[in-house]
Amino acid sequence: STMERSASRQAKKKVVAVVGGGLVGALNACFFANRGFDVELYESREDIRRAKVVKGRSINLALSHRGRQALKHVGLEEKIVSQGIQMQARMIHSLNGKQSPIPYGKKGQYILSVDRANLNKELLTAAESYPNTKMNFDHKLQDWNAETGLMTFVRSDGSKEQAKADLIVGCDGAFSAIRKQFLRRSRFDYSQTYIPHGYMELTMPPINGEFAMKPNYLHIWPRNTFMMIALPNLDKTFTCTLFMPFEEFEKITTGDEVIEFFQKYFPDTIPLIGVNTLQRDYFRLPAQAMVSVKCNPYHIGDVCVLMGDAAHAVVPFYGQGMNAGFEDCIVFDEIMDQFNEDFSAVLPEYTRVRVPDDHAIADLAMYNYIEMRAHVNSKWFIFRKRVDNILHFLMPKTIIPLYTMVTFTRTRYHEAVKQWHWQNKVINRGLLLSAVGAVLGGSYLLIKHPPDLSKLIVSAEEMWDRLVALRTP
Ligand code: FAD
Ligand code: EGU
Repeated sequence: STMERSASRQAKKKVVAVVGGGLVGALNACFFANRGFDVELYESREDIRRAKVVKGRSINLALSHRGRQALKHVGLEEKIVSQGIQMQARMIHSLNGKQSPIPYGKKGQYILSVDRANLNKELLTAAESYPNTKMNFDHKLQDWNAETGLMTFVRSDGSKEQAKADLIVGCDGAFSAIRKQFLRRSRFDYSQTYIPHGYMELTMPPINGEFAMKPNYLHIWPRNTFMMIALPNLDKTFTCTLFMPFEEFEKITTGDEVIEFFQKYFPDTIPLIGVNTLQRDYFRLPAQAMVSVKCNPYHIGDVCVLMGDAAHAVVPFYGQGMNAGFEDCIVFDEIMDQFNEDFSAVLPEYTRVRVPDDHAIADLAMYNYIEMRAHVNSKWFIFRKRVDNILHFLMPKTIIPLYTMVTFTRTRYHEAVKQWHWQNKVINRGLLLSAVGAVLGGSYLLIKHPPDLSKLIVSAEEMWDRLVALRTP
């Protein structure tokens, strides 16, 4: 029957245009090529495998279960995992320099730090290796027509090119050009929110050829409004990402002020990053903005569908943006099986199934941002994660920490949120019951063994005597 299926595919030979050759676009090209479609990938930038400098957001990313499962579907999991660095725990840095490790889970449960540029290159190479894919770099989508499916691209020499496809897959990131046509249509829900924080990346070089800090951790400096996170790279550097409100970034205008600021909030990192590197990196690029985008539906008819950041940009406070985008590809692929690759049925089903989950992770990431900003210092972070782990240890089947469901399972995001609300109810009931129990138990003991009240309560007369005694020396 595999033969029959591939034969019927041969007969169709439908063209799928993947717009955007970033992480999700390149992976998606592999998924569609695997199914035997003629895949045309269009990417606005030059081929990053040939570029000298790769510009773009964030140098490294946390890859977890959902992302890995997607890579596995196209046979890339092992290769990518072997090029990543395991992080078995967070390392919480307190203001006084104390470091406290908090494991992500049981031994052998870890997330990976992967290099974005390297991952993108590997995905492009994998996509290109299919005989039925064609890579079109330096093709910036300018506009497309939702009625005819005709796409217009501009090239760096100013020339224009047009192309058509049976299906257009918009994987062109948070500022998607494909999505623009959705915005012109009726009954399209759209919201975008810029958070007041920006981020800046600083490099922590190796010291004597070795990692400056323990490598197998996600290092975190939680300081309420200010936060820093560091992930290890294969070249033994760490990339530190500083999160801070734009107005705070703007207050720091001189090299001395940078050091002063770090002395106050991240003193242990100054000797590790080095004063010169710190000052150079801080002024190299302006702080970058973070945006959260939600929309619905993800498709137009049977011609176009959005995936990855183009459909749902999330703030990075759950380490799930790429993982969610990769999971989009699996979900779409599963629905393609269910509906026999009939786009007119697959696209609406994809929207129906995926929107609630993407919206749930967008909300969770935003919630975590607000929570961390409001009152997460190192003590609170350590306390909360320990409580989570203890409750999970006591009731492993009933209480599963939210980050565990999000990071180490493929539990649908919206189900994870539901389960979390339910668990919180159980925990609160438990606390309430304990409190009620303590009051009742205490009362019972008081009644059974009444204390000698005369010993506890001093008579008014006696009290007066004591007061008078106090006044007279
Ligand atoms: P992108 O990576 O943005 O790719 C879009 C591609 O489309 C680009 O190559 C672009 O050149 C191309 N393009 C754009 N416009 C056009 C056009 N008009 N025509 C043709 N091509 C076009 N996620 C995680 O899972 N874990 C993490 O630890 C993590 N950390 C993060 C930290 C930070 C600071 C930030 C900002 C994000 C983080 N993310 C993380 C999220 C992650 O970066 C994104 O979710 C992911 O890059 C989305 O991939 P994408 O392919 O959808 O979009
Ligand atoms: C932010 C920026 C710790 C990479 C959320 C945890 C992140 C990452 C956490 C960035 C945090 C925050 C989780 C992972 C991960 C934690 C997670 C955040 C990777 C709830 C490159 N977050 N991130 N939660 O639990 O589930 O360790 O830039 F500080 S990985 Cl904000 Cl698991």
